Amino acid sequence: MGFGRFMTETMRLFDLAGAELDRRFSPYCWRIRLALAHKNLPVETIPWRFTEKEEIAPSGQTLVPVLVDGDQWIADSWTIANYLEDKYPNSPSLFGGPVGRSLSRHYSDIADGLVRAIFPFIVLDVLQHVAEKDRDYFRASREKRANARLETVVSDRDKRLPDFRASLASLRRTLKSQPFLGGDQPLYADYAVFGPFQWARCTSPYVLLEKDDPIRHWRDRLLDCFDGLGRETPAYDA
Ligand SMILES: N[C@@H](CCC(=O)N[C@@H](CS)C(=O)NCC(=O)O)C(=O)O
Repeated sequence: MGFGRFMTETMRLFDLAGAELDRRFSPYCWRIRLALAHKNLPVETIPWRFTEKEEIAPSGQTLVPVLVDGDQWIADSWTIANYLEDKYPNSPSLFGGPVGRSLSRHYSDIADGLVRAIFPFIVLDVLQHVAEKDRDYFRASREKRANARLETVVSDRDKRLPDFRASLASLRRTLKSQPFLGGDQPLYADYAVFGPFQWARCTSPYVLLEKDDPIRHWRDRLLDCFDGLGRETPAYDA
C-alpha cells in the first residue's frame, strides 16, 4: 500500500566485472550503460562474473548484458537497445528515428567486428583483470575460440598494429569532420562502436590509438558524456 507501488522499479543490469568489482569492461555492456544514460533511465548495475551463469539463467542464455525490467529479462545488446527504444518512446531516441534504427543495426555489427579485431591485441591483458575464479574458464574458452595459446595470439601484435589502425580509416575520416557518428550529439551507433575501445581501455595498457587520432578524441568525448559515466571504472591511459 502507498506511493511506492505506483513508482516504476529501477531496472537492473548484469554487468561484467573483473577481479576488482568496479572494473567493468564488457564492450557489450558499455553500449547499454550509455544507452540507458542517453534515455535518462536509472539503472542499478549488478557486477557479474563469467562463471556466474545461474544468476542470469532466467534470461535463457549465458552472456551479459542482461537487463531486468520488472518481470522481464532481456539479453543481447541489440535486443536490449530496441527494447529500450520501444518501451520508453518519450525518452530521447537512441536511433534518431526508424531509418536510424536500420543504420544503427549496421553499426552494431561493425562494433561486433571491432571486438573480434581488438581481441588478438588485448586478450592476454584481459586475462590479468578477470576475477580469479573465472581465469581457467576464460583462458580455456578463449583459447578454444582462437585455437591457440593466448600468449601466441598476442605475440605478433606490434607487427599487426599498423594494419589495424589502417582498417579504421573510414571511421577516422567521419570523426574528423563531425564530433559523433550521430552528428553533433551521440546516438546508439556511437555507443556501440565505443564499446570495444572502452573494453581495451579498461583492460590493457596497449596503445591501440595514437594520441592524435580523431578516433581517440571521439572516444574521449564519449567518456565525458553523462557526467563522465565511462570514467567510472578503473582504466589505462592507453
Ligand atoms: N551478442 C551479445 C554478445 C554478448 C557477449 O559476448 N558478452 C560477453 C561479455 S563481453 C559474455 O557475457 N561472455 C560470457 C562468456 O564468455 O561465457 C550482445 O550483443 O550482447
